[in-house]
Amino acid sequence: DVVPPLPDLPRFPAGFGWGAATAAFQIEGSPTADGKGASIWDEFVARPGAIRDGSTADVACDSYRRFREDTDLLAWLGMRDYRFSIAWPRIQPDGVGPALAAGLDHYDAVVDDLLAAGVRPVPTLYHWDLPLALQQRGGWTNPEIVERFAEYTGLVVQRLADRVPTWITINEPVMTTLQGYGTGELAPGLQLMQNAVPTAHLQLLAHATAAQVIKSIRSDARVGVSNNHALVVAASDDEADVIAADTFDRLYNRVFSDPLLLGEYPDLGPLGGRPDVPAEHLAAIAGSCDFYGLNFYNAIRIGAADPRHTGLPFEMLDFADVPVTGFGWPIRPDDFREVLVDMHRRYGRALPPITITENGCSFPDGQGDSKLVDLDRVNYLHGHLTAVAAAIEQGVNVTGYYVWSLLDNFEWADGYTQRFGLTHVDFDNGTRTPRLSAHWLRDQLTAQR
Ligand code: GBH
Repeated sequence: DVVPPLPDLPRFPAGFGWGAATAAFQIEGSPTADGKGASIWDEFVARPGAIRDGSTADVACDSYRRFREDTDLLAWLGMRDYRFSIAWPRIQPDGVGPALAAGLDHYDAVVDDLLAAGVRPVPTLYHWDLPLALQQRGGWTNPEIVERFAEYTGLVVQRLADRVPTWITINEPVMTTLQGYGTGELAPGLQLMQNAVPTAHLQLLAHATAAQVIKSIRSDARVGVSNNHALVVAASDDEADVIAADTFDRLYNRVFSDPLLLGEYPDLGPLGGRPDVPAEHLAAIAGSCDFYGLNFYNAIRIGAADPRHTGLPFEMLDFADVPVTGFGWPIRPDDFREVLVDMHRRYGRALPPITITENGCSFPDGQGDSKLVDLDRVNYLHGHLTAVAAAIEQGVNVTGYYVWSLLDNFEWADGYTQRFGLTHVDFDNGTRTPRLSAHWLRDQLTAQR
């Protein structure tokens, strides 16, 4: 097949941080190797019907054993940074007490391999794989989790901080709160609905406490959190829809960004008002990010709904006539610019430099586009990076961008049905093959230098 001419990226500022991202549970496999404990995801995956294709992450990309191939891909792509996550149950199988040497040794080897290849390691300490033993004590509903996370953070950072200056504490606390504890679509699969909101606060407090631990070990460390932001679009100009969209925006976005950047929770109105927490917690959370990690996937359209139906005053609606990804998520790149500009306007000088810690799209496995000639992904990345460049042009300080993802991987409740990789992975034998999008991005990054 003849590939049409591919689009060029606009010029990014010198020193812009190009990277790719993954997460431990989604790529590593080896769930019991070297003494690793079970996580809430090991338990969730084993529930009948929990994963769309009935698959498990027991092998996934086999990256626990093949991480050197991942490093080679990053170096070939010309990436400056690699965002990967550390599996807490490899460090503390039961979530408490001294570190398992094999777990620390593994990530030590990953870090050294990256550095030897000229790629900067940027670990995420928590990307959803909580030690199952801690869930049995309430997980993110038990205030004890703050101390546990601080202890775990100290073990990892003491080992790696001599070579690793940049740390991400927690990935997308919003998904844990809303889908892990709220609706039950993700592990631990609880359905607490609005009673899940306290898990947002404990995650933020754990992040802030971990940030202090990291700084106590390496004072020049740079610490951030990765928050997923959606642009919230009201279904119409009707007052009821506008109010519903505002309520959703507070629950989805501002519950996390307001305390981090302004030191206060937004009023959630019908969803329980303003979370009532001790002032010293807010003081610890405020200003606890040296950079603001922002994950962007898509906008969400919200209309008013009668709470007597679902218990919620809003409902999610489809956008009409919009192209969508394999997941059915709307593709509207300018929404990304708008999210970034909104952040800049709302938070002003309180907003530290933004790093885009995830952005990308999935297509199902199959022929053509989804396999290796992924023109749709080239266009998605081109559109979204152009939106980032436009936001920078409008004064938003964005200093880096990680593609989600380096590899096709285990897409949580959707198993292997959605492929997000710049690199195709054959899950039968682990073979990695860079897609057209990988070749395109590599050429674009060369041109940026
Ligand atoms: C991230 O979560 C995760 O950090 C990562 O591990 C994961 O693999 C990746 O994204 C891809 O899923 O338009 O109503 O359908 C993403 C959280 C939540 C973002 C659902 C997109 C679509 C809402 N996603 N959202 S809707």
